[in-house]
Amino acid sequence: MIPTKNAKLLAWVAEVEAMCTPDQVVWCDGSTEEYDRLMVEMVATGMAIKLNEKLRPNSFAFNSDPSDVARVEGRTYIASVKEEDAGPTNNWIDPNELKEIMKKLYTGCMKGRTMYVIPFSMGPVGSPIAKVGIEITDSPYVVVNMHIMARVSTKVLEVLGDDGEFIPCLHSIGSPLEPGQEDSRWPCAPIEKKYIAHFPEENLIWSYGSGYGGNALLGKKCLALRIASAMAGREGWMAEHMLILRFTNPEGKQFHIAAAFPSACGKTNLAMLQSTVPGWKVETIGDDIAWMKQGDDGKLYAINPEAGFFGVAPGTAEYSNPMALASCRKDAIFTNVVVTDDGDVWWEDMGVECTGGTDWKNNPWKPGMKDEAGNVIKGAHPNSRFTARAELCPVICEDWENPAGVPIDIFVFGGKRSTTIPLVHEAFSFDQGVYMGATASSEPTAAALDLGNVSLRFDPFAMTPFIGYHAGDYMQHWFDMGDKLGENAPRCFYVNWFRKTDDGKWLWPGFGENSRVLKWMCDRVEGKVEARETPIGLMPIDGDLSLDGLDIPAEDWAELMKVDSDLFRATLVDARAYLAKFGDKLPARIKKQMDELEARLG
Ligand code: GTP
Ligand code: SPV
Ligand code: MN
Repeated sequence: MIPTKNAKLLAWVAEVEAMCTPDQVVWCDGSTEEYDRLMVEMVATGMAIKLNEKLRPNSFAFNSDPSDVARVEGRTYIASVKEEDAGPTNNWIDPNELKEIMKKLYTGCMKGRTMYVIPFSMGPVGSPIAKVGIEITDSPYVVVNMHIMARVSTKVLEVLGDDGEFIPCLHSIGSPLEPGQEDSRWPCAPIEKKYIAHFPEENLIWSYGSGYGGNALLGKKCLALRIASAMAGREGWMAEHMLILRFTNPEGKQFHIAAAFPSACGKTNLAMLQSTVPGWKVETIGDDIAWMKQGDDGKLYAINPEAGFFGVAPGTAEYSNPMALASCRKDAIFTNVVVTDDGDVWWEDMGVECTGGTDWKNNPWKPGMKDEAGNVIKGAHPNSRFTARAELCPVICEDWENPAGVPIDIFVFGGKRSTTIPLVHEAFSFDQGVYMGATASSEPTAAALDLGNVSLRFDPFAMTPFIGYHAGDYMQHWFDMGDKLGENAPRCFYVNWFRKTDDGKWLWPGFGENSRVLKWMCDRVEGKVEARETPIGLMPIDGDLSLDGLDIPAEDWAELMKVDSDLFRATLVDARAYLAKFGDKLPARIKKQMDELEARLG
């Protein structure tokens, strides 16, 4: 039975069915029975591998096609009516032209497959800040991942009622099946046929050709960031690529921190950090996306619109992120990792021995194995991921689903930089904080497929691939939010955990020890410590950021805190060149910050 009378929804589903011609349509209810049934079906077809029930209860592994392993920024489009509304950071195509192209691709694209209709809520179901989406997909893998990452339920349809608004999210893997044709393990379309399309003026998402991560789980990057950022810009709130955490001091005082780092640069790690500062503890609210609105008391309140973590697997270990490991101990989905001979999972830098198994390309694999050219073969893909329920995280905050959100005291920006950027500095003002966010830069990671051969890229607010409108207007929106928040605006900091020695070793131990840096920020907010002025911002006075018990040689600490004016002058030249692309949409207040920085650098 069709579980809704919503006329707009029924008409859209009928239209998509007529265009994509699936064998059948299934309305998803988000139940455990549905999840279990789909997993049984996928195990039967060979798409899913059931892991050893004793070692990894109720968990499954999937291996994608080697061409479909990450977001494809080059195939991601913001199809606004006017090109200038997409701005210089987005790919643009005229919406009508793109719809023509994609309608041709969608025609008959679900032949031989089941079309699933997934009602989901980003944010707690029924909460005033939540957004309802309906994803139509022909991928059962997408359905089970959406079960974990979003709130999938028939209750969403009840909330929607007969005339409620929803964000239509159409997804197809783009691989119709002819009668008798054998299916591949991970069907998808070739790169030139992939489109991850957004129509921000219509709040509409069309995705074709990829089954992986943010390309396919449309509640995440497509809805909660690209479409939501465009809505937030119009409506006066914020949708950001930020983790949210609560940091509580020994007296029980709570600080809430939202931090923006580019993909695979440590958000999940920081969100679940095990504090090494005695008596201070971190609780997780979100690890990837923050929606923030000004509350009646004038403060900025943040919610995590997601329900799970789609975390980077490699590097997740007991020493680096034990809480993430605990979150995927059971009821988890793993994509592109090693399935060990005893039916568990393994990945590089997991911190445990592996005797062998099957690698992410489905080949027999042993650690240290080399290819013909003599290179070590990685067992897991560098962008392999675990999908885990947020509620299974042992340090999930009791307020993580509070529809009122948590009041943000501190914004942190950052990226992966092996040189130049010191461990931490604080902005003199919110305006300078916006400048820091706007000129954030990072070395590329495996989270996007097609960044080219760049060694460094500017990544404003870690949002380059996710701003659903003109990035200059987006920067102005940050200033407008600051004006609106006034003295309630969060204090802004910039961090870099990734600075290296000349011979390639990390200068900072990172992970749990990052709590020392967070504590310094909280001390600054409370006015407990002074800071020293440098040309780029305020930095810790020696001794205020405790290094007790750490074995950091004095010269390493000096390097971590070093501000080399020549390097910053060169960076400023690059920033000016980069921001020139924004034309007259570049806020005057950004230019003012650049001029002031230039003067301070001397
Ligand atoms: P997305 O989910 O792609 O948005 O990324 P994320 O920011 O959540 O990525 P994640 O936290 O999973 O980043 C993982 C990478 O950052 C791994 O390579 C970690 O080893 C590395 N990392 C995280 N924290 C630290 C740190 O403090 N120091 C160092 N050196 N590496 C870190
Ligand atoms: C990212 O790339 O920032 C992610 C993973 O969080 S994905 O959902 O695939 O975009
Ligand atoms: Mn992300």
